[in-house]
Amino acid sequence: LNQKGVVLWFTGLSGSGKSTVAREVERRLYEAGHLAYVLDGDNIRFGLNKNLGFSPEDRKENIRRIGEVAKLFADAGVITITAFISPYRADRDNARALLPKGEFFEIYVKCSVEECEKRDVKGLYKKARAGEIQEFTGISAPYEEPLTPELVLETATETLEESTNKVINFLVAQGVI
Ligand code: GGZ
Repeated sequence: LNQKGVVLWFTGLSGSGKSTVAREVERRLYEAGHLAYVLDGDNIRFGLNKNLGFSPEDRKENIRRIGEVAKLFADAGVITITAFISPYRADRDNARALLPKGEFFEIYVKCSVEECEKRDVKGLYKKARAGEIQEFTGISAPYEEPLTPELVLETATETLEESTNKVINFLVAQGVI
């Protein structure tokens, strides 16, 4: 493989663009002949983690399992991109601690609650405001911003292509690809 197995740990609010950028990075890497794979709600929360909800305990367990799976993928040589809110700093740090230095990169997909709520692609913020969804991140549950992420993507001001380029350029600079 002409690459090193690593974990790109995307974190950010619902609707910030984590999955969108992650899938575009995956596509671009695939085009260039690299092996990349996105773990997100679609393939984890409906499968491995379908017994988990959104209480603080369940989110912690969600992220714990995802960290372990991401580690296995990285060990297998895959450029692994995880796209989960992962709102707690301690849980993200635990995931980081599973990998050697230089093989785990935290990427903050930064977008204000105001902007995410304005987008409200799935209508979840509206439901959260109406009290139809409890413990909704950014509205009625916390999001702890990364303090020292390796990379920050500002999806409110960058295009999808710009954010994707930042990630690809980062991987080149780190010697991953
Ligand atoms: C946050 C929720 C909630 C609550 C359902 N809070 O935009 P989405 O729909 O597709 O992404 C959100 C997803 C968050 O799951 P994660 O596994 O990423 O969360 S965590 O890392 O905190 O475990 C949203 C939907 O699930 N969703 N209820 N209460 N997001």
